[in-house]
Amino acid sequence: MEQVKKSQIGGISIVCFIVVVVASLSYYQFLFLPAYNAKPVVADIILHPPQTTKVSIDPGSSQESQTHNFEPKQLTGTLGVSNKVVWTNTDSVPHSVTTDNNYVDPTNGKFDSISTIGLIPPKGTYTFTFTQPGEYSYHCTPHPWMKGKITITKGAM
Ligand SMILES: [Cu+2]
Repeated sequence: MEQVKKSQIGGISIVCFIVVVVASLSYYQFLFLPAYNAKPVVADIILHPPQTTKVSIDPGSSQESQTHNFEPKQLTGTLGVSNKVVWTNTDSVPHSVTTDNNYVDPTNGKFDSISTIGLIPPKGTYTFTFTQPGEYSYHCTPHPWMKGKITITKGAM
């Protein structure tokens, strides 16, 4: 009789152990990992860098003959310092800032004013904070000859 009880307790223990292990693994694989991988953890200094990198959309940009549109055409920002870029439309017609290659930042989404604020109206601004180092070519959708490039370097991070 006592033998039977001992083996029953042993069996129940093993079953309980397996249930706990399966539950833990399931939680890790199906709940914890997807939530953990969904958005990368980005340092606050990268999300809110102390400086902004500024680009002007010059008056007359909508004319193809004018070479000055995004000014400066190429700029470099540094992660954790100046990886936040602000475009200001000083022209009298709306423009966009649109990624050339469908770039999507893992934290801040698509690099395209049209997907967030639409066309940038005269006197309006568009802000995009890059959270990854890289080279980001862009153009204006209504005026595809308007082209620019932002380079984000790693800096000391
Ligand atoms: Cu334009």
